[in-house]
Amino acid sequence: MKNYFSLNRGWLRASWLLPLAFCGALNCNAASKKIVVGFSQIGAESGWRTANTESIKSEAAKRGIELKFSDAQQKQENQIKALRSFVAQGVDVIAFSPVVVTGWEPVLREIKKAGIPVILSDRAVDVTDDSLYVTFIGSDFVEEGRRAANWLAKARSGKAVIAELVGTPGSAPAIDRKKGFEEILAKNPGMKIVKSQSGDFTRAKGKEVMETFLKSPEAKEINALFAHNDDMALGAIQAMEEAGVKPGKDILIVSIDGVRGAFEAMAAGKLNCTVECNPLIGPQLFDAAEAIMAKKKLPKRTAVQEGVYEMSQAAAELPKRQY
Ligand code: GYE
Repeated sequence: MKNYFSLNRGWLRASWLLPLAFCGALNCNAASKKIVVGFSQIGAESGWRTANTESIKSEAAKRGIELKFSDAQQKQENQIKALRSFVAQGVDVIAFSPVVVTGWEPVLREIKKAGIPVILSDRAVDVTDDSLYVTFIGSDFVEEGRRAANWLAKARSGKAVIAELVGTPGSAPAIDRKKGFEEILAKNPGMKIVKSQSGDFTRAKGKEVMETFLKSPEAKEINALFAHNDDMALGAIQAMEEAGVKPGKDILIVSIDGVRGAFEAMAAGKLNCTVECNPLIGPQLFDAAEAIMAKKKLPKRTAVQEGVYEMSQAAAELPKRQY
């Protein structure tokens, strides 16, 4: 008995000493100190964004990661300022969701010079040197645009006069969703876009722009709306109702994101289809940050899993939605 105890105690002591010796020799930061991540968020323009912020904040707290979170109020200059302040503070990893695709090279070069790894979250950037970031975690926006157009082509049997509410000009989701949508339109000559304008991914702008669409000479022909996100579609629904147009019937509506408000509008018969874009990427983001700190190799791009939901599925899906 005595032997067993002393053996056990000896092993216990060794198990304490082992990581200390290991970390001393190899400088294993990940095990010995809290990871500090600076995250520059775009803003709070949509239900999607709110869910994305919540996912990032709660996941960091869960993992004991110190998160320096900055809201750019949809302005690139604010994001660049935040990135520079993360460099000044010497964070371990910088992550951000770039509001537009262009204009990032100089600040990304500064970050690289400071030796801080960068993770792109949700939206991509347009850079010639892809060593300026480690990995991009986000959705395939071109595919989402294709899915929206495919749904509409089927629902309208290949014939539609479409109004389009575009996302923030120059942003990856606005560029790519339009591209994917138009790719399918090119194969359906009976489908055409007659009105297209940015609603900046917000409900208020979506409503405002839809009001002008409904006053335009093309208004009477329009029988479909493609909104680059649900919030703009929800604003457009209000504009239609105020103008005496029946959303979901006179004008079929397909949008992207899959936020709770879209499912509620579908359950009420006012929105026809939402293509899912999953904002809950906090776990994947911090998996990547931890992998970087552990010096593991990461793929250049990680896709997020998502689906397509129609009006008929809304009531059953609604209680399951997490955002
Ligand atoms: O679709 C929109 C948000 O970048 C995927 O940004 C994101 C988009 C999302 O404002 O609602």
